[in-house]
Amino acid sequence: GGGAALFEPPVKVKGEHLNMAKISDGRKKQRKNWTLTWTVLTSDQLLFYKDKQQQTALKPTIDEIHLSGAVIDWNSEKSSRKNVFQITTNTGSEYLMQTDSVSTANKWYDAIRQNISSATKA
Ligand code: I3S
Repeated sequence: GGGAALFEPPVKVKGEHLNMAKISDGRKKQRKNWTLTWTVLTSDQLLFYKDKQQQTALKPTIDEIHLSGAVIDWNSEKSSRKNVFQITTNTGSEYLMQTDSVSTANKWYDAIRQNISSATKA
């Protein structure tokens, strides 16, 4: 007995290429500019790299989201693209995330939601 359940949060998701657009920086609206980023989820952060090599080389991220106190929601109004979800940070910054694969979008949405939940309780 006492074995840890599989897939309990925090969930670590290996990097994947996702489209990201930061649309607000601390409540200041920004021009939407979709960028394909190498995205990595840790227990308490979502990290955006230019590409996989940058992560491997421990290069600085393009941007990083602190998950504690963040909110995630599907969003079909701020883009004509499919499978868009929005992450709003506890400082009011807003990020849209998108991929054409519905299963990939669902996987990331669920994992990020779980880690927001556990990072916010921690
Ligand atoms: O909400 P918008 O302004 O229609 O978003 C589009 C713009 O970001 C556009 O860039 P320009 O403003 O430089 O044209 C992008 O190319 C489009 O992809 C954006 O629309 P979608 O529906 O793809 O988020």
